[in-house]
Amino acid sequence: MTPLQPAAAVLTPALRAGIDAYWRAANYLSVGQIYLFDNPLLKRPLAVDDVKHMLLGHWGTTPGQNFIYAHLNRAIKKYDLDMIYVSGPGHGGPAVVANTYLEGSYSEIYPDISRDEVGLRRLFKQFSFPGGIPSHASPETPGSIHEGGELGYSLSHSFGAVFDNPALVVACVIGDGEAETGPLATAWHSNKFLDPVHDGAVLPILHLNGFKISNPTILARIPRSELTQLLQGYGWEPLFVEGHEPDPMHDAMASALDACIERIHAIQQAARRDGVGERPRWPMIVLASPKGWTGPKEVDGLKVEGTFRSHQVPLSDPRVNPEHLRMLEDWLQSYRPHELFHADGRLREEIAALAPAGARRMGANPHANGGLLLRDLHLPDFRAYAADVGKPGTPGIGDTHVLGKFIRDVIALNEPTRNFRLFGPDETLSNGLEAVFEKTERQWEGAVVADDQFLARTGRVMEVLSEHQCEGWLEGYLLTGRHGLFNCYEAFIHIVDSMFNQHAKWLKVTSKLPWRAKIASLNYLLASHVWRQDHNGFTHQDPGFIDHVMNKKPEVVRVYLPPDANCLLSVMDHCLRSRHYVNVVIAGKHPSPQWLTMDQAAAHCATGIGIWDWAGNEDARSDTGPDVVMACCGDVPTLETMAAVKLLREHLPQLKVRVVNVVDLCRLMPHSEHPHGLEDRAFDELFTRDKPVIFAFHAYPWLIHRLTYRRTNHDNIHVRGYKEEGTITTAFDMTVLNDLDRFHLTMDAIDRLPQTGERGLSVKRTLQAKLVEHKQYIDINGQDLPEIRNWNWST
Ligand SMILES: Cc1ncc(C[n+]2csc(CCOP(=O)(O)OP(=O)(O)O)c2C)c(N)n1
Repeated sequence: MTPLQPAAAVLTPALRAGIDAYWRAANYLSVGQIYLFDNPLLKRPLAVDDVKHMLLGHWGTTPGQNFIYAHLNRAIKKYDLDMIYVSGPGHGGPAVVANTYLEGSYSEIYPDISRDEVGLRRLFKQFSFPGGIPSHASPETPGSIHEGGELGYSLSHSFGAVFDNPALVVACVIGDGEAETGPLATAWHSNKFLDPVHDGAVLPILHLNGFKISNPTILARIPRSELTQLLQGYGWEPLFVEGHEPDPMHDAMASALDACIERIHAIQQAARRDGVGERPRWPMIVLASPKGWTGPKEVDGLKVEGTFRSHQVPLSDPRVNPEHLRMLEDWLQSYRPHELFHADGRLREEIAALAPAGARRMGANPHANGGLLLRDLHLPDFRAYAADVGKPGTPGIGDTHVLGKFIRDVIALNEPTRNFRLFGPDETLSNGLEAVFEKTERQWEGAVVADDQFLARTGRVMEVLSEHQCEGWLEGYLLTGRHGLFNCYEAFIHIVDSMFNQHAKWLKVTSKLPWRAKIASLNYLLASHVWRQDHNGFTHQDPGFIDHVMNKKPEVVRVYLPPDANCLLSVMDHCLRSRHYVNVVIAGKHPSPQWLTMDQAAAHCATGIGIWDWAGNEDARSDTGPDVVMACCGDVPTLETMAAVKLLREHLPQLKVRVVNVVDLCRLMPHSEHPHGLEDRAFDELFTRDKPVIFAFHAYPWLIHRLTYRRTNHDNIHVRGYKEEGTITTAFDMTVLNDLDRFHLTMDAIDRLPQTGERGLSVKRTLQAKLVEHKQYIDINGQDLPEIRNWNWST
């Protein structure tokens, strides 16, 4: 294709004046939101009491975003675009709120914020006001799928939104400060994963307003030629719109925008109609405009417009400083509100007519309220993939390998609707999900050479070695009404701790907004977990993500640790059906014993926690209950617990042992704290009120204490888990290093059971000797003792 050039003279004088009026209206509403408590149309001279007490918000980015929004509106109308707006510097919330108010979508959702003087007063007052709305492009903001409070994810979200949305264009405003973050810097590469035939397009608009909070930005202080090279190096074709005089800027922006939209259409047509297979160079815009454009030029002798000083509230104290009050009034009047609004507060018709209509308005586009578009997945019957468990302890092939076939068929069944994708940082194979490649490929628009595997222009698997991109793409995909699964090493999911935070916050807030339809859950499959990092060692051993997840609102988080493949199938089926949660599923990929038949697994997962009668030796007719509860949560802890139970039953047959397995971690929480939490009585029935509980846990032990500290029997719960001991060693030795192995668990039980007397002490001595033997054996042989490797459960 020919090099990208701005389109020739796009605006008539009348249209330019109209867009300018629209921009002034949005700027007026933005300043009003930040400052005004009353007097929204300046019908009387501005008084101290018209100004809010607490002045909050970010002015600096706002006029630039208002400028962009007004121009996008024109392009939407001209080309009948299906477009949504992503505000990277979402702290410019006044801009998105002002624009959705101007186009009418705001008042449709919030009728009390009406399009008249009363509504204007409320619009201004509610912003950053107790009981009102937050200062960002928050979930409350129509048209937003991206709050932008935590900078860095706008471009990944935008790409996630356009995958499998061939008609959609996402206009993504990227702050030049935001562009310094790692996630954003990598997100430019998303264009190597965008299929022009089946996916839509992202139009990045790098907002080069020069500053962050009090520093310049890197991209604004390198020569323009270097910036151009950088963006071209990332595979983009940038057009620059630069200046500060409104009229030439309107002309330049309109010309750039038309050129970009036409280039997007040309690329899509070439791929879709003419079958062009080359990776396209997608267009983008660099908007270099002053930070705080059109705001106060100078305050208290210091330059403000075009400097970092305009980042938040340029006039800090108009309530006490009469000069600031006068400047605020001049600033508001500079937008000539009487030319924009009728005396009753309605936007003048000729200005209102510049916005698109109906669902073409960016605040009303259903893609930005993805739950409206969400269709249920076609799910195969998970029972059909069951591992055959003739008896407990049957050897398994590795739980995720069993799950892989189920996911493969989820992909195949939903291929026609193209609404399910699997995301991961090149770990789909290594996490044991190889079966998916029987039915799909990895989507990849880069070059392909002879020995590459499973790469294609289109496919359901999205792999990039950036957990941030995987997370951001998946979030964007979910927020626009589709389904997905993120598979990741357990240790490295921490990389997206903070992105998970933001998504969980989004879910919490949107679950209380009746107009926001529920979206599919964000599902994590954490395979390659802490206990089986045999060839990676300590760096790859970290089960702490679930500690982090459990901090979030119980309404939106779920954590599952299925002990075997059939439980994993049942849990995953549940997660893929669920809505508006974050589901974390931790599973193993290495061959390990299988415990439950499919029917037993489905029943066990439905309750999420339960006594494994067949594993214990309680006398059901006795009313004294067990002597000890051996509890376990996670596949490796379950194996070690079962082995410990076998030891106890062999060596101390008079003991009554109960086995409790936990799949759904949230069952441990008090019922009052989590919807899955067990009632105290039910908890006591499982864990007793007074018997020792030896709890083998997958992750850091303190989490179990945190979840159970209010339970009757908490003082008797003794937890073993990962305590930050790790290295490259045998699988069993990992448990030994952390005192989670069968020998320690058995000794723990004996220590809590004085009635085992001399016999107990003698068993302990035997087990201690076993631990010594284990160490000596692995040091010489580099593998576990035969009795460990060949252990099986048969009582
Ligand atoms: C990840 C992250 N780090 C730090 C901040 C604090 N912060 C808020 S705004 C801002 C500057 C943003 O600069 P830019 O993206 O250029 O936006 P603009 O200048 O247009 O406001 C910073 C550092 C944040 N919100 N997110």
